[in-house]
Amino acid sequence: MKLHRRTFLATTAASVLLPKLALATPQVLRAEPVMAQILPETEPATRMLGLNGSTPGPTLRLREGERLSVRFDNQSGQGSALHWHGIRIDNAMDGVPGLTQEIVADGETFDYDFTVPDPGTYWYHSHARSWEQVERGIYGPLIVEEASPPAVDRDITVVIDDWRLERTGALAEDFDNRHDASHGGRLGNFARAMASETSVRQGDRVRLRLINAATARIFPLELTGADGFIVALDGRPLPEPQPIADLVIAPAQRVDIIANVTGDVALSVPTREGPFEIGRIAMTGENPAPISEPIGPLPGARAAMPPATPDQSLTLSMEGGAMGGRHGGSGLWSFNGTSGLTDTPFARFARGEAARITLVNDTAFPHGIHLHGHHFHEVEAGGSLGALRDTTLVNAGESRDIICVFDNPGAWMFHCHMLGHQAEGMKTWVEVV
Ligand SMILES: [Cu+2]
Repeated sequence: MKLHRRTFLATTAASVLLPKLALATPQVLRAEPVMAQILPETEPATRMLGLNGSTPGPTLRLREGERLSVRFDNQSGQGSALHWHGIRIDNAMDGVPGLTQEIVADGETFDYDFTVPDPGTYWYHSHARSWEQVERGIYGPLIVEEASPPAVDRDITVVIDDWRLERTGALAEDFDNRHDASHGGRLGNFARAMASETSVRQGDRVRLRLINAATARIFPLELTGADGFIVALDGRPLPEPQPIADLVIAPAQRVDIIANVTGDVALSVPTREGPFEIGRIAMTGENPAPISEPIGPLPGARAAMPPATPDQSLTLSMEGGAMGGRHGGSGLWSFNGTSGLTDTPFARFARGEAARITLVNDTAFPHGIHLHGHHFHEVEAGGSLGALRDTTLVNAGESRDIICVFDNPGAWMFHCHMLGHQAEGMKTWVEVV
């Protein structure tokens, strides 16, 4: 991706705090209009939607195996619903209007109640007119702690987003812009990484939980001031920590990093004219007793390995968009010639069946494909099983195989997380019975 500095508004990205961590997980999440300081303090605030008075909404923090019980009180002015992205959840709680629940009308409530079986970094977001409601700010982090977490001095959540703002600071209202929808989606002109801490000490061991909440922007990132490893992708531990190289985070993906602080911790987007900094955590003082043991894999049970020969082999072709070929769908985009949800699912699986799915990107744009309710293995170029993910990035003209054990019963969305693409038909569903 060839980014220019001038892609972004020429305004300094001051480091910005995530809304205060809730002391206890709230019992109500109220979607409502909020004023948010998206631009630096010296510039106007932006009218957004948020949860419990802020966007991003409160960070929900639980321990693995705990139960989340929360009343969604929709005062947003539009029908809405909350999806708990990446959670191996009870299907009825998955938050997809028209597939797993009725839409929650403005002024109405819906009670979400489920356990969080797996530790990791997740997030929650609107799944109704998501290309508009996520952009307006109806989302927040969902952190599930390990029963015995790794030793770190600071556990820092970092939400990365971009926004399309007018000169007045107002959010541009062109959510249904067809040029955006047929190209790379709605890309903002201001980007920022929002962290849950403002300072770290030299020698601190930090865990950074990066969450890309953007509706369409893939962030290539450079991390400076911290020396360490990637330890988890999309919430799932890597068998071995990986060096932090080629850090690319597609919409909805998460990356966990454990690293030792060597300077101000900064995240930048590389551009042709040099790095464009989107967030910085200042280094002040020194840790008198740094953690010295090596950075190892995160604790946690490994997922069951899929069988060598999957029960089903399927192909999902991404089609359409600008400069794309003809396809049979009714929207700008389609999967296998069909736009949007059909009465019958793309595939049916008996509970526990494994499938190899070839994701073919027959378009001129990258797509981040998300499966609800499950994690799947990416298959590496050499054929070996790669990382477990819930969202995989498939670049233009490329294809990727994934292998999934479908062991969570219900009707599950399977869609592009470039949310304008989803709106224009790049979505389907699978059923596990
Ligand atoms: Cu897409």
